Amino acid sequence: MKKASLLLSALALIGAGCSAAPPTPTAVTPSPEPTIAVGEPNPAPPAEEPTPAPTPTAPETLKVNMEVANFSFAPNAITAKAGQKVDVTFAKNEGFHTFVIDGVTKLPIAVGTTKSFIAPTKPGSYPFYCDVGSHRSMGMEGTLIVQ
Ligand SMILES: [Cu+2]
Repeated sequence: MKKASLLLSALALIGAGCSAAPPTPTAVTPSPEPTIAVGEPNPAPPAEEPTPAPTPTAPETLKVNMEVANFSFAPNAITAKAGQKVDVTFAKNEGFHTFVIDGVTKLPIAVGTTKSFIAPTKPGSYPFYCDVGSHRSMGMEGTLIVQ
């Protein structure tokens, strides 16, 4: 009798164990994110763009296309800014000539070459001429005007 009751109680324990199934986890369905259509808030007005301060720079290089003939320079006037770099390209040449500005430059002339000089820093008129022979008196002169 004692054995039987033990057995019964053992069975009961087992039964209880069996019936006490682990709780099945209930699937948790995440609640959908609330989608709220909200108009874009008005963006703050853009800050005033600072106007770039003008940076002081040397004047741009002046480019001069010079045609040299017997006995003339074309153009026969060049206007430059004080201290400006001047590139003179000799687009045409007849004979042998030079491009001279007293105290500034003396350039040999060859077709297709570009020679440079720096305009005087003092405004004024500076004659340029060819110093070969009597070419100047024959008309090979002009004026560099410095502003
Ligand atoms: Cu000459």
